[in-house]
Amino acid sequence: MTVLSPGKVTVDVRLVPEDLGQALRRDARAGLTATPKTMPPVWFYDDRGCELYEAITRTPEYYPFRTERDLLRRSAGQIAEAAGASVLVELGSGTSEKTRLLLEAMAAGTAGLAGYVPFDVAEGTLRSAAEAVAEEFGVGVHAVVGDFHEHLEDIPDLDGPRLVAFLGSTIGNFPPPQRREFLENLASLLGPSDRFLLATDLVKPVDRLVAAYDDAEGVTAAFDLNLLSVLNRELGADFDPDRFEHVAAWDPENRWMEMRLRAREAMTVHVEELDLVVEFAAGEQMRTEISSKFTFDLVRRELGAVGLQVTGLWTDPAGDYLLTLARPA
Ligand code: AVJ
Repeated sequence: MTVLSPGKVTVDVRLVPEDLGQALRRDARAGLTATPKTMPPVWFYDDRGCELYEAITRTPEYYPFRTERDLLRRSAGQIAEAAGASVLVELGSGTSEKTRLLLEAMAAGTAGLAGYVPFDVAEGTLRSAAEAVAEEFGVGVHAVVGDFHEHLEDIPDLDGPRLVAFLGSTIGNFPPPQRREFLENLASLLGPSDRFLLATDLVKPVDRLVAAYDDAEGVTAAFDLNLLSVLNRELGADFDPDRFEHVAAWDPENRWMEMRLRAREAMTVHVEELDLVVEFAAGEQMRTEISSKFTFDLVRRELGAVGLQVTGLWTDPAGDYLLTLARPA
């Protein structure tokens, strides 16, 4: 049992830069030699990628970020009361306002706020978020530098009910089998007094979805193309981003948005670190992200399938976004 002492920050590093390098080489070798070619979206988020994502959240077309923030502004108090937890565990820790809305609601709530456990791959962001919250709320912070798919069990067991929050609809980026595995692992960590808050973007008219992933200003296109710069810098590849274009498409069968990079012409790319030569045909598309869109029923079914029972639902007036609170059944 971990005890958090007020104002003290502990950072538990489960993922070191070498691990990230190795994971990138593994994903690039598998993805660039696959048919169709594909790269996981986690590699978007270098410093430039994080900047571009922040810029995406300010585009008029990309509604999820604003909708979630406004929904939390309206419902954080109710969620904190319904959860009755005194520790916030945040997967994909944010420096965002959203974290604060939940922390403030919990601090003002019946259970009060006794601690914060941010969990993320980016050590730098995590440390600053941890220090800031410890400073501002005077609570103990135990940060975990880890990967959602490998280090969930390193989330400390604490002597108080925990609210585990997974915001941003990032769960939509996990292909269904990975999503099931993630939810199973997470459910197995929750004790009877713990609660899980899941954010999901909902299915809506396709024109709004496609616009959200292909804004007129081209910020999302730059975000997508930046992946090639990451591969060039980290793996010594010689991608020319100008010879690729961003594609955003709705997949009605799987009900997810796909982002892809399309080769404008046939080309050969060398990836020095992997001693790999990759051929792209003209018009060939490499998938760089899926973003699944949900329905109430799908969320209830997927949580139910891993033994989690829905205890609360919050959605915005337009029904664009959903916050679901669940408990072990
Ligand atoms: C923050 C990961 C949820 O999938 O909507 C934004 C990332 N991709 N524009 C999403 C993203 C393209 C975003 N997530």
